[in-house]
Amino acid sequence: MSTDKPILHHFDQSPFAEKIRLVFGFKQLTWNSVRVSRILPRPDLMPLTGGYRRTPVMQIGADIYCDTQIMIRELEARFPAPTLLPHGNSGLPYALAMWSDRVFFQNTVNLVFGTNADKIPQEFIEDRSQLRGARFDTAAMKAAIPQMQDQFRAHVDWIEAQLGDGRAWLLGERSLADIGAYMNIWYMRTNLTDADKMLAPFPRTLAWESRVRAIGHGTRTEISSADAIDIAAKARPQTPTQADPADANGRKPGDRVSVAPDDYGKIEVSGEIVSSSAQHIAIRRHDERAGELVVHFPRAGFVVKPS
Ligand SMILES: N[C@@H](CCC(=O)N[C@@H](CS)C(=O)NCC(=O)O)C(=O)O
Repeated sequence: MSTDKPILHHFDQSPFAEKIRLVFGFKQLTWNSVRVSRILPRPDLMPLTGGYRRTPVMQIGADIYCDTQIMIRELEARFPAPTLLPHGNSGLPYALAMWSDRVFFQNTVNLVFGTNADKIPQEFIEDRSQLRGARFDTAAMKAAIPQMQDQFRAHVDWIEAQLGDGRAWLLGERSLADIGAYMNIWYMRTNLTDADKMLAPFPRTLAWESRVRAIGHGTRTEISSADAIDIAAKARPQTPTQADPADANGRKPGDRVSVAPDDYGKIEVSGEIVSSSAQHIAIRRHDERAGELVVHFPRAGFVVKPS
């Protein structure tokens, strides 16, 4: 089995995974899919990530990518054409993802969970409460539906306004910005029965939604989680050592650190720095089953501490 084909560890209902599936489609890639359960335990994923438990996770051989921001950066570097960052738009689409992944997404997710509050399985509520370190409060989400509808409409209205001059894509040409914003529309549409009604006042957004959906997912093949561990065990990490002379904290290859998301699900992954920059940190760790691995994280939205 090929070791340099991207493997996505994901579940079909995951909006962040949908973003990466669309990136695969955008770049017309052939990729392997490993389905993970929506709740813990994920006994074949933890050996690869060292504890990071959010979805999705991308694997290329013995290199593991946590968070869609770093996955996109890696996919753009390995498969530069067609680019997700056209016409010199190389910074703003990532910055815009902080809007689509955080503010807009929090709003969408609260709307979805609030509306479907009575259908959420108890195991899911317990799992996500543990992840957040706070009660997953479906009653509060239900009570907030009117506010969430207002907020959601305001975000969609920005998409509609951006498409207002008749352009097909948010930045003029197809880009990462389309995929990030679309994730929220996709998530809302796949979970809310009145999606059509909510989007009816936004005809340009509806037409754009169809265009983004048509990008597709590339060519997907299912493999097992055991196969994925086997691929990691047989591969060697491909990340060369790279120091960051401008690191504000003097970190360097060989230093032991822990890395964790800064918002919730703050589970630390520990290892030894192999490579870092303003936008990435890659740490080496060892697992009994998967062997030597390098785990990659973005810097924006992550906390790095000595360990
Ligand atoms: N910033 C992360 C967010 C990922 C995220 O929050 N994913 C959700 C599922 S769509 C999640 O991890 N939920 C908890 C879990 O699956 O364990 C990214 O861009 O990958």
